[in-house]
Amino acid sequence: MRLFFAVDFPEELKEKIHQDITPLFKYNGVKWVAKENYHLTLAFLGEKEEKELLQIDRAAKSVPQVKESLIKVLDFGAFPNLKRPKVLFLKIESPGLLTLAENLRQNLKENNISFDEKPFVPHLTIGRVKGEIKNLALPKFNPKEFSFKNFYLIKSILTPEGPIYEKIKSYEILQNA
Ligand code: 2AM
Repeated sequence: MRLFFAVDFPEELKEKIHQDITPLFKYNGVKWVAKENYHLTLAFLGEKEEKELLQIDRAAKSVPQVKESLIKVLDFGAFPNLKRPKVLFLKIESPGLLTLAENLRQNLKENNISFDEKPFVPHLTIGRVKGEIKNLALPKFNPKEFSFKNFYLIKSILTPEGPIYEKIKSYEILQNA
């Protein structure tokens, strides 16, 4: 099964984000992410065997809890850049999330659980450009924020209509006050 760790967004925030980015949907040749699928990847594990689940779960459970849980959803960004976007995203700012991702990745390494080790750039992917967008005009995005309480181990089922994400484990991230 295809697995990744991610933080989810509150439903009303997904709705507001979707509203703000609606002017972009006129661009063709982009696979826009369905709003119910908005998420923030912490680590992408890829294909794993059922028997590896226990160890993956143990590694996630022992991630130290964080003190700061504020996540700010800022402005538009793109990989490799906004002039020639291939992946369009919203930039994320969150010191707590950085700490969490670092600790989670460290735990995965220590447990020999392989994952995509590209440097962690916190982002919310909104679209994947299949062709080329010429003269991309970005609408105004009103920054948003929320406090995250959990992160999840998510199973991704790829279908022709797009991926289906299924949360299979949940982990609390906040230090008990
Ligand atoms: P992306 O949205 O920035 O493309 C599920 O596929 C999630 O894992 C997506 O959010 C995807 O990021 C992320 N991811 C990170 N590395 C990946 C990889 N090597 N292959 C597929 N998805 C990856």
